Amino acid sequence: MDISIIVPYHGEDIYVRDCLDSLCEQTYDKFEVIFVASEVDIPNEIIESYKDKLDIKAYHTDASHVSAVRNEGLTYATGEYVVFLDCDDYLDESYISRLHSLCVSEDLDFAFGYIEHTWYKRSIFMDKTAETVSDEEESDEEESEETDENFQFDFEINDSDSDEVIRQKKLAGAGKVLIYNRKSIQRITALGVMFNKSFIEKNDITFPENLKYYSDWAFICKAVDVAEKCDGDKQAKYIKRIHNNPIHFPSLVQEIGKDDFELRDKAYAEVKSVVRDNTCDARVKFDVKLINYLVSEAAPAVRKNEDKTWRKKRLPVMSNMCKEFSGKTLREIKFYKRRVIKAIAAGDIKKICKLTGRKNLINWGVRILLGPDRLKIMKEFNYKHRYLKQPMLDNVVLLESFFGKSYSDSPKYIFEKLNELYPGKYEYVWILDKKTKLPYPAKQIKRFSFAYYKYLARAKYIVFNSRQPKFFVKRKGNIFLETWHGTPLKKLVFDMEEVVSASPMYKKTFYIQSRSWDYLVAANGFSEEVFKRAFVYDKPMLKFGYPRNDILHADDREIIAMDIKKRVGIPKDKKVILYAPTWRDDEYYEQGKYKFDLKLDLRQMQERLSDEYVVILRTHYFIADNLDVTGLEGFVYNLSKYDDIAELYLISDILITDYSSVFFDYANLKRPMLFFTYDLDKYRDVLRGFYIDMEKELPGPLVFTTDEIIETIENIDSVSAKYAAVYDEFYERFCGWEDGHASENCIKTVFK
Ligand code: C2G
Repeated sequence: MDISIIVPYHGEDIYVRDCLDSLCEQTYDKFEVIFVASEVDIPNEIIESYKDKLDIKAYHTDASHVSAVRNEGLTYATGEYVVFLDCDDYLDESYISRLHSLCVSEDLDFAFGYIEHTWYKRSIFMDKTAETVSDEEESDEEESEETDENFQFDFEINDSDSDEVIRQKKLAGAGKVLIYNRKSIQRITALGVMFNKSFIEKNDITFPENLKYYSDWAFICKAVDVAEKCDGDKQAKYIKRIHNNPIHFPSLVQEIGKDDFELRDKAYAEVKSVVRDNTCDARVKFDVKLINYLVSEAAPAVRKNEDKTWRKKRLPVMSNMCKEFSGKTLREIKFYKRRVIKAIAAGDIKKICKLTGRKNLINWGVRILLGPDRLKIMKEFNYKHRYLKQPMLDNVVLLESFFGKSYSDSPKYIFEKLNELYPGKYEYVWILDKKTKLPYPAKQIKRFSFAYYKYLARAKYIVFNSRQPKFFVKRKGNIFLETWHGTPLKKLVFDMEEVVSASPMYKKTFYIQSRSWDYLVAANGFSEEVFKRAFVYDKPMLKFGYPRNDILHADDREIIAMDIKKRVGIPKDKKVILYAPTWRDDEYYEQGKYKFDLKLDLRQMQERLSDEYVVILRTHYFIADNLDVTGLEGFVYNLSKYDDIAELYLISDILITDYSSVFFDYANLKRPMLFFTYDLDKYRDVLRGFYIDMEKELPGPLVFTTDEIIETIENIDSVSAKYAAVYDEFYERFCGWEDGHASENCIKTVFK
């Protein structure tokens, strides 16, 4: 057998088929797959389904650490060469062929390829429309000077270079690619390399089995240290999948978390025991990576944490590490790092604090003075270092709807009810992009203004209907009421498999952000259940209906409606059709700015319905397109910029929508609804996935053309009668908690 591919498996069912499929499609097929299931049963069904296509041998082991599992895999391997492949990753189709031909033609100890990181499953990755991860996006990594994980294997070969010189250059290059240029020490790995098995055996290179994490460090450092011949090929791509759901399915690195000093220390001990000479190339390169970690993460942690762990327990260990670095290693690093290492070696806490504190300030200063978003960074600096340190404003309520785009939704109703119930008790700050006339006194500030950062840091109460920004720090005493903005139809966060439209960090970011919420509004039992699961939310939920729907149950809603109709200039004698579609994940100009292609033929509607009806057009707040309604004046009213859609519900007689949560709210009025779902298959199956079966559970017909819409409206009474029973059921399920007092009830719980 030419090659053995060792695939450890630990129950990663959602990934493993991508991995094995990528093996089936290799352009070189003289390999066996050693599939080692650790602590879980061999997934026989999966293995069987690949038996025709792959020479796959499955083993079970009780070993739990991947180090021991890989070692065991090595004992089963019959190939001349071996490759490690994690079963949540996959390979480019030419990976095996490229590395193998390199190994054979040059009789190498090992050949290495390029590791490309992705958030996506194979089909999306191969589609190439999905972006791969940029360094900025994966912001969890330690700061490192060598931020670019380049495949810097380019070295000059001069005509005069002897074979020996070239060999030496390649060896040094391997150390650079496999150790030095990794973005962080965490990324040093045995993946992406094809090893000559006899080279491994002869040199007794193994994964230290006492380690659960970072066992690759010792393996790869020793391999680089003892190798005599190696080479690399950038086109041989190993695709490393970053898990987009680190909460439920963390990768090993994600499992570790950030506070892993002891794990690193233990793994470093193994490196030292297999590469003893601290002046050899592999060790120097590794030690430089370790220094990056010590200087950019561990030393600042000593400054920031005055507790025993960092200062009493870890600092002496760090000090010992620093005392052992060779002069050669220290000459590789810059002056500042050398000073910090010296301070750590001396256990000098004062010096460590001074050096890292100053560096921190310089970093901020450089970013503020020279960075592309200077002003933003300055504001964030103020947020972190000034406002968060100032006292909390105990009577301030900060409110925001739809990212400051409007005075609307549940925060509006909470605000008005608070003023009614407790006049003068609180001071209000509204985040609003455009100045708006408010019924009660409130300060209006723009999103991302200096004041915004100030109140975000200092307001005791926060009432938002969407997520807060990522930099938000939850302060002791802060009370965060998240109202959310709709009963979910489209799948949310952890119920989504792939996140293509939002940042791949979405799930993790959402998880972190939602930890700051103290209360979450669930308008019905259905939302409660979905939020619990999809947001992984186990804090109190407010189960009184939606504050934003109180107006729909108001006793004087007819009077309010007449007033609104007059205000927007709609004739009293005309019935109103409200068209309120949602946005499409795949139709956008840039982030947050979406296109909308109007499929409704308004002229046709005008011809046939204008005697009785007018139409209100209302696009979603993400839509940047301003729909042109010239020539349709008096029939079409474009109220896309109107603040509060609940007021538009009140004045309309029929709703046309699609996949928007507006229909859950509109149902409170028990008025007819039509669902203009011309792109149902794509929206449901490709873009999002739904929680309910639109074809069966909706309280109105699905329509696909303007003709159908007109006909339905012309026969609206009989259509409504047909849907009466489904409507009642729908109402019970989604509007059953609403009684017009949600705002008051939420306030009584939150503001006590
Ligand atoms: N909305 C609006 N006008 C529209 C569409 C929506 O004013 N044409 C408002 C409604 O209040 C609606 C809310 O924006 O309830 C959310 O809009 P959706 O279309 O449901 O879409 P999305 O913003 O993706 O939120 O759990 C809810 C989901 O997160 C959906």
